Amino acid sequence: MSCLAIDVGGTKIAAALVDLTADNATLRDRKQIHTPQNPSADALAEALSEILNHFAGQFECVSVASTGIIQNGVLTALNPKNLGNLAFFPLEESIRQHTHKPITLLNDAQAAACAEYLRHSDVDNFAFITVSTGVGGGIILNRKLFTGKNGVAGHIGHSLADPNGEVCGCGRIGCVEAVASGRAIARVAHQWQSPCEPPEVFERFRQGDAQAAELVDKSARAIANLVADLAISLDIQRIALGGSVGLASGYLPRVEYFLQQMPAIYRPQIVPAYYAQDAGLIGAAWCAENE
Ligand code: ADP
Ligand code: BMX
Ligand code: ZN
Repeated sequence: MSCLAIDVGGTKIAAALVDLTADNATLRDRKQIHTPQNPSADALAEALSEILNHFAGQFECVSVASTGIIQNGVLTALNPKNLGNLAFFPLEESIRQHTHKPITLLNDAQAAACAEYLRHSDVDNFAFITVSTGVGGGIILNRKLFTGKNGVAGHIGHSLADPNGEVCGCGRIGCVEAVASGRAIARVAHQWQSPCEPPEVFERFRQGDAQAAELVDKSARAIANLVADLAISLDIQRIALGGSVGLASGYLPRVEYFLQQMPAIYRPQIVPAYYAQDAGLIGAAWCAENE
């Protein structure tokens, strides 16, 4: 029977029944809802409850890939602004109220890294970067997901992009996330004379609008530097880029453009996430079976 995989992001919550085969994954009955944006644990619990009720009786296990640091069944937001200002959430307890089946919990980008690595097992060191509501990462070292003792490893969106930059929601100044994420792009674009949301920023960028291109490039440059840092600090050989910003048409070529300006040792191969918007769901199911 299937695994009920749930991917909790800062903008959307996706869920599906996932079945894994030796070389692929099938998703059934994929659902997607908006992540509650009001600062309430009840609202998130209610959203999860709806999903679990919808899929009742159809799964053998539940696996949740969630934004935030997951430790001992509790979700702690490094950047609470990405989760409607919710800083802590009893994720396991909230799911346990609806099922007695086994529950697996892990960070969303860590899960996606596991899914993407299924397609890149010819390299030993691999990373997944999501440029989405925030900027997240999952790191595979010596063929294994590296989470660290506290599950923090891979939170590369909170490495430094600009010491004079904006204060990040995590409290540090100038994180990659504060410069490059969907929220960072939205914050700037909301101030424009003709304000807009990130999808429209990208539309304008593709049409040659200079203001939009500058904003997209600010994000892409920060991600290129992050890629270079991963290559030189951890000998990462290949990186998959995901998230709605990371996968937006025209974005990856800009990251590559900035990377091309660096010496070869800083330039691992970058590919779009093979499983695209489903990487978190598939990775969650894979980790439930394998980790
Ligand atoms: P989550 O963070 O919940 O995993 P996404 O990966 O969809 O969700 O990322 C959400 C962010 O991506 C938001 O900031 C949103 O404005 C932005 N976004 C959504 N669609 C697009 C698009 N087509 N092009 C560029 N940015 C997008
Ligand atoms: C933030 C952090 C990470 C997460 C990343 C991408 C929180 C709530 N989240 O850096 O744990 O992996 O965002 O998350 O602190 P997404 O919502 O953009 O997918
Ligand atoms: Zn930060």
